[in-house]
Amino acid sequence: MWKNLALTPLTIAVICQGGCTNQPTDKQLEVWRNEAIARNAEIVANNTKKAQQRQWDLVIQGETTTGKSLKFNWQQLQTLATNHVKTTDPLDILHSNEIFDFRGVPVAVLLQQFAVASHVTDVTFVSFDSYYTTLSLKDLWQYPITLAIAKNNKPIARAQGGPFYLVFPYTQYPQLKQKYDATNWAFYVSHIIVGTEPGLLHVGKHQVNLATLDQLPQVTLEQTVGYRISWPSGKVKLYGVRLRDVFTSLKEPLPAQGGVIIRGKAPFYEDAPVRLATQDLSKCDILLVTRWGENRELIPAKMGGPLTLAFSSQCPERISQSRWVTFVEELTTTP
Ligand SMILES: Nc1nc2c(c(=O)[nH]1)N[C@H]1C(S)=C(S)[C@@H](COP(=O)(O)O)O[C@H]1N2
Ligand SMILES: [Mo]
Repeated sequence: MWKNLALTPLTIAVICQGGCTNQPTDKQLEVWRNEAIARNAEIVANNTKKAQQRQWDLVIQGETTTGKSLKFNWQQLQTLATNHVKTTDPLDILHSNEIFDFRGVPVAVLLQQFAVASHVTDVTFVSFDSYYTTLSLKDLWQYPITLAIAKNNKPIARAQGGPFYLVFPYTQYPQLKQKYDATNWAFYVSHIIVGTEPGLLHVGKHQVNLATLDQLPQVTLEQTVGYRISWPSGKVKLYGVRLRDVFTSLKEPLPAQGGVIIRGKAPFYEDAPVRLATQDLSKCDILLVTRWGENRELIPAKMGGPLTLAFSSQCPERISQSRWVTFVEELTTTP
C-alpha cells in the first residue's frame, strides 16, 4: 500500500514517456512523491492507533455480584504486570526445553477487582481470533496462571501470541501440565468471562433478553455442529429461534437486497463480520441457539454461550459454511 501510493507519480511518468507534452519535471515528481509518502504515513499511523486501542483492551465480564464489567487498557495492564512466571512454553515448539521469563498479571489479581458471584466454578478466556478456553476458578485462585505481556523482557508479538498471552507456571507446578495442556495456552486474549453471561442480544436499538427470545417460535435442530471447541462431535440437539423471527417480532425491517451482520464477542468478528443475505434467512432455518442437549440446558461460556449461531443441515452448503458464531452479542442489518 505504502509503495503503491508513493509510486503513482512515477507510474504517470512512465505512461507519458511515449509522447506526453506535459511530462512532470523531476522537481514535481519529488513533490508528489513526498506528498504521497506523508499521506501514507498518516494513514498507517491512524490505522495502527485504532487497531492498538481496540486490540489492547482487556474486558472482564460475567457473573458478578454487581453485574458490572471491567475494562483494562494497555497502560493499566503494564502497571499491573509485575509477576514473573519462569516456565517452558509448549507453543514455542522450536525452543521446547527452554525456560522463559514471562512478565504479566496473574488472572487472580484481575479477578480480585471483580466481585465474583459465589456459585461460579469456571472462567473462560476468549481470544481475538474467537478461540476460547476454560479454566476452573479454583485453580486461578490457587496458581499464578498469568496473562503475560512480556517474554524475556520483550513485548510478545502477535505472531507469538501477544499482546496478552495466557501462560501456566508449568515448571514451578508440574501438576498443572496434567490438567491444562497446550490447548489451554491462549494467544491474544481479549475477554475474560467469569461463569456465563446472561443471554442478552442487541438488535439495532433494541435489547432482547432470554425471556423474550423464549416467547418467539421455537425451533429444534438435531445435527452435527460447526462449533470448534468443547462441543460433542456427533449429533447434538440445538434449540432456539430463527434470526428472521427475531427481526419480525421487533418490527425491524430486513433490507430486501441487503442482509444481517452477526457479531460475537471476539474482536475478530469486527474485522471479518459474518454476513447473511436477507434472502438466505428465508431459505432455511438459521438459528440463534439458546439451549442444547437432551436436557435443554443453557449454553455455558465454555461452549461459547449463552447465545450461538447455528445453520440447519437443510441450508445450502454455501450458507452453512459460514462461521458458527459463538458468544453472539449483536445483530444488525446492512443494506
Ligand atoms: N488464540 C488462540 N490460542 C490458541 C489457539 C488458537 O487457535 N487461537 N490454538 C490452541 C491450540 S489447539 C494449540 S495446540 C496451541 C498451538 O496452536 P498453533 O498450532 O495454532 O500454534 O495454541 C492454543 N492456543
Ligand atoms: Mo491444537
